[in-house]
Parts: sequence; C-alpha cells; structure tokens
Amino acid sequence: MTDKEIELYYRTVLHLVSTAGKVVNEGFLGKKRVETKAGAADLVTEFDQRVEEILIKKLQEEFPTHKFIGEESAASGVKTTFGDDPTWIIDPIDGTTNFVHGFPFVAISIALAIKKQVVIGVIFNPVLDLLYSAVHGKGAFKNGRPIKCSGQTELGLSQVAGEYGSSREPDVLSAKCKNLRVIIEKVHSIRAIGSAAMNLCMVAEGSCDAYFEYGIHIWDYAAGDLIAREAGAYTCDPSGGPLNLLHRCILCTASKELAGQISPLLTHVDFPDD
Ligand code: LIP
Repeated sequence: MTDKEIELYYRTVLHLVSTAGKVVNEGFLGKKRVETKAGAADLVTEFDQRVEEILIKKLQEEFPTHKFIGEESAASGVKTTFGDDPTWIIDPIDGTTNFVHGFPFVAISIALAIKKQVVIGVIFNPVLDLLYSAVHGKGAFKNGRPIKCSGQTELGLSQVAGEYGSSREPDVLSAKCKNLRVIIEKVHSIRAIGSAAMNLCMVAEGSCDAYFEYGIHIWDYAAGDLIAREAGAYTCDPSGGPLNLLHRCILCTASKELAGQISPLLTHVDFPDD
C-alpha cells in the first residue's frame, strides 16, 4: 500500500465521519427507539444501524475490494472475519448507553487495517465536536493539532479510566468491581465515561494516564489503540502480553512502566474472541 493510497483513505474517512456525525447529532437531540442485544444493558438504537449503513455503503462505493467489520452487522449475524485484505473496522456509535441517556461521550470509531495492522484510526465525537485521528507513523491529532500522552510512570499519581461494561453476569461483574476496587486504593482517581474509544483518546491526549477494560470488541478499540500509540502511549493485553484486537480487552497506559504496575493488580476475565 502506498502513502498516496493511505492518504486517499484517510481523507475519505475524515470527510465521511463529518457527514455521519450530523446523523448522530440528530439522534442525540431527538427521539430514538431503544432495543437490547446480548443483555438488558447492551443497547442499540436505529441511529447505530443507520450510521453504520451510511459508512459501509459510502466506503464500499469508494473502495469496492475492501472488507468490513461493523458492530451492528455483527449483531445482525454477519461473521467477523479479520484477514489480510484492507478491512474497515466500524463502531457507528461507541457509547450507545451514553447516546440513549444524553451523556455526551459518544463517538464514531473507524479503523482501517491492512494485513491485520491498523494504519488509520479516526474517532469523532460530534456532540462535543472532537475529532481524534492518526495514521500509522505520523502521530496523533485532536481537531488537527498534535497530541501526546502524559508519559506518567507512577501509578500513585495517575488518573485511571475503567468501565463496568454491559455484562451483568455475576462472575464478570465481581471481577470488574474487584479490579476497580484494587486500583482506586492506589491512584488519584478513576473515571468511567462509558466509551472505550473516548477512553483511549483521553489517554492519548493526557487527561487520563491509563485505561483498561475487559469484554469490549474489536470495533470499540481498533482505532483508539492506534491513536493512543501514535500519541506515545503503550498498549497491551491486560495480562501483560501483546495486544490482540480479537481478544476483547486492552490495557493502555501513558508509559510501559505504568502497565507493569497495573497488570499484576488485575483479575483477568476471559471472553470468547471476536
Ligand atoms: C461500549 C464500550 C464501553 C463498554 C460498553 C460498550 P458500545 O461500546 O465502548 O467501553 O463499557 O459496555 O461495549 O456498545 O457503546 O459501542
């Protein structure tokens, strides 16, 4: 893939998120039909489906040989196939529960992977008008300005983001509560803003020093992982091994030292791969 081709994909997706953001904003302010998916706290609206349809249709018209992984396509039964072909990984609204409740941390998250490596990441929060983006090797940006993570190395001085997620399965909830309990004893504070994509952007821009979550999906963290790494952050599997985009969990920290302090504290939770 040439730099010129990547540049074309990047320009196209930047244009597209701004169009799709208008639809998200229309839904954020207006009435929506709320349904559930895997459980009573796993929500979806007609806007999630509409935005994903718009994004896939337009990208397919522009790049007919490319493949797609989308949250709502997966929910409707399309199997997640992550191969070597250029693949767009799409979460039309990350933070759907926020979207339903009018809490403004919602984002369109789009990554492009080539040979399973993410080369473009774009996260757009249209409600707050925040656009985070990165191209592999070219740094990370917020509304066009370069961003850097905090570089924090001390857990005791950190602000950490962590989430409860949508599973209400007792063992999963116990492990997640235990993790937050063990971390809060050691840090300045914990934040839970309800969107994996936005959490990763918070680490990328230095407003949080770390973020970890179990049970998320490839579309929740593929774009944010690249944006955070391009901003200087470190990402790995919460158990300390290499990050796997299909493995449904992430630990993202402002330094490798911080990951080394957080990982041993966590009770690890296994979810079936995407
Ligand atoms: C959400 C994630 C969030 C997690 C939620 C949910 P969605 O994604 O971004 O971090 O805690 O359970 O998975 O479903 O709003 O796209």
